[in-house]
Amino acid sequence: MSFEPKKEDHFTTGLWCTAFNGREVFGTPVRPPLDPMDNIRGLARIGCYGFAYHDDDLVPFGSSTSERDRIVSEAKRVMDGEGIRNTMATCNLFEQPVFKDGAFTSNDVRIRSFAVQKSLKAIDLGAELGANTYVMWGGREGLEVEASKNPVESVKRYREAVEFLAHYIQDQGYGMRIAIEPKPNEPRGDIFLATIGHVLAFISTLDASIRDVVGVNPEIQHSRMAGMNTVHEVAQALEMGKLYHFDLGAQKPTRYDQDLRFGSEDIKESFFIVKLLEDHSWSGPRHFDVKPYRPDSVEEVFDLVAGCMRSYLVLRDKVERFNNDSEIQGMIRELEVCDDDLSTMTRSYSRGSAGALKERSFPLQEMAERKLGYQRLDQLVFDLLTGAR
Ligand code: GCO
Ligand code: MN
Ligand code: MN
Repeated sequence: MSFEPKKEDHFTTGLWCTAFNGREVFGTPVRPPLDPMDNIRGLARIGCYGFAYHDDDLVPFGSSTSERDRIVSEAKRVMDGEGIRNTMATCNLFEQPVFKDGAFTSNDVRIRSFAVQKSLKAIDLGAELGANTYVMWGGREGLEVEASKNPVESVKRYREAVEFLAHYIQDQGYGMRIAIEPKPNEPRGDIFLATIGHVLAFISTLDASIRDVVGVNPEIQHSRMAGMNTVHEVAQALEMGKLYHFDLGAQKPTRYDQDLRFGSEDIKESFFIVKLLEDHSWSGPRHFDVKPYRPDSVEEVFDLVAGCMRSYLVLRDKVERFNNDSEIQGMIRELEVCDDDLSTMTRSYSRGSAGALKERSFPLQEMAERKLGYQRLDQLVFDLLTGAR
């Protein structure tokens, strides 16, 4: 079994992942800056299908239009030469001092407008480089001082910005889709649109004419920071047709955002995430949003991405084994009890079906005593994942 990534596996990562220099609150950078073009080349050479970036990762904040254009043509040349695509674009609305208290939810209308302006340009940049997904992560959209913002007004302001950008994308005919990325906290004490559920609910309140443009970009780490069952959260987005992008990585629950290598923490959860995506033939890229360890050398930042791809492929192979394991599949089949009469009666409401259901009697004791075999089932999963099976 070879676990070498192929282009058709659609693996992607963010330029900011490999370019992360190790800077954090307690320490200075530990690695020199990585040139964006070398970054793109490096990712192509380890087998990535595509890459993502924040506007400022590629075109430094404050660049002139001619400098921007020069960078764009150089990026296109590198992409063509290396056979790698730009799959996702996003806008950095968290780093510059002007965004210290939020972008779309700032109390200052000038900052809100500047944030929209910067986003419009980031969308244009993405369209020019071929990105079909535009991620919105509102890292600074939150607060520490509860009295400082009206939380109801903040949601309205957030909606106004999302709708404005979605209309712009539609009006330009870019065919791009927006994916909003939730996170409960960090860098703010509390961030608005904290979980996948919040984003899905928010989307249902958007102007109907652009609602299809907007979906969710869950991140495993953020979901685990919020103490959620990531598989269930993501499954709900997928079932609603709203899983527009997905940031894969690893995380110990309820801590700061660790952005660890995919598969490096809860292997069973990672397995069920891969199973979810593969069983439903999810069409999005297998995207990693991860950070190198601080002790990593310059070369090891690419080992991080190569490792994520390998771990994904190992788990994908396990999914195939799970789906072809006759004992496991037999047990899963037996869990399902079918009765066509009952299914018809409860599928959709009618007065007749409600009446018939009220008359129906059930063998409660037999139903309650049915053996489900979960001890065995979980053991089989464990054995399969650890190679004991
Ligand atoms: C984080 C975020 C970011 C975003 C990225 C896209 O680690 O908190 O996930 O990595 O995904 O900035 O806007
Ligand atoms: Mn993260
Ligand atoms: Mn992310």
